[in-house]
Amino acid sequence: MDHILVTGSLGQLGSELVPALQVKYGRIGVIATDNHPPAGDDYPGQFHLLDVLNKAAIQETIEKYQITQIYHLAAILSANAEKNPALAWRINMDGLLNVLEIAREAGISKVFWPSSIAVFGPDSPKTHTPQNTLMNPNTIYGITKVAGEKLCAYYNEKFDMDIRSLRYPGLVGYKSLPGGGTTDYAVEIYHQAARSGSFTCPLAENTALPMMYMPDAVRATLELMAADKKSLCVKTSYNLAGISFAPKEIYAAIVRHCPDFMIAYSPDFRQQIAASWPDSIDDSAAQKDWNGKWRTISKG
Ligand code: NAD
Ligand code: AKB
Repeated sequence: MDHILVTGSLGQLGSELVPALQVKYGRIGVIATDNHPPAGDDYPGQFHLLDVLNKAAIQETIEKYQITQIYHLAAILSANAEKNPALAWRINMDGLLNVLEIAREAGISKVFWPSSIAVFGPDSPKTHTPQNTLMNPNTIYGITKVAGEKLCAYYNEKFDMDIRSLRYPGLVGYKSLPGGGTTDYAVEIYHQAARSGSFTCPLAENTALPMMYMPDAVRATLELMAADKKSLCVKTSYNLAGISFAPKEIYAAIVRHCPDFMIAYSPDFRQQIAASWPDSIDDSAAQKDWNGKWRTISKG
């Protein structure tokens, strides 16, 4: 029987991925962890406090729960990373190295680690950005994701491990709040429309970015992890595409339902980050290798 460890499980992605993993592996089979406790007393499943910078604690948790797969989600996202690059490097890189080393030593069969569209930079093609192209990010978050991809590929090849990864676009869902990224506005705008009727957007109105509906991202993750290893040719991380839109398009969609909703554009440091990322992504390698059909909800 598989026992799944999820790090950073209380974040935007973990809040929706853990319930999906529980459906597949049962509540007893999924150990959700984070470096702070869940809000409230009744976490729906097994929860364990775990800081990914504490290698001994990861090792103990893996032994205690006889873990066979790891979903390593703990990270500092792009906007927060720019505010504290040294901390972002430590959590994103040392945390990943700890997990990979322990997985190698413990013979863990599979590891999932998320990358991001942030691996691309100002000199990458802007539209339908291909799987393999120039990747020179100018954010610390993007640098940790490129380095993380290379580290995963190294462990895959050197130690014959099975580490799988997706370059998620900005994730948009209604069940969990984002945690310090550049694409967060695409979730926050809905909450502000409902709460206050107005929103100040940190990006310029025409800044198109690749985005994905959270249930599609969760499904893509489970499908990638279930795919036959022999068919997976990309050892770094797969491009993944949903939809692309700019702030003015979400605004227009919300105004159709809330005619009094107001928006002001006040681009801040996040505009520069967004401007360095693609408008849209080519994910044909993922479609070819594991036949993902994850875009039905985003496109529907
Ligand atoms: P998030 O910021 O919402 O959650 C990250 C979680 O990691 C938080 O709960 C935080 O408490 C935890 N964490 C931070 N430091 C830790 C530490 N030292 N030890 C243990 N836990 C720690 O982020 P998310 O949106 O859930 O992202 C999850 C993963 O997916 C990250 O690797 C992120 O880079 C990637 N990703 C997310 C998006 C997105 O739009 N949400 C897009 C691309 C990639
Ligand atoms: C962020 O904006 O930092 C994330 C991402 C695209 O990686 N949502």
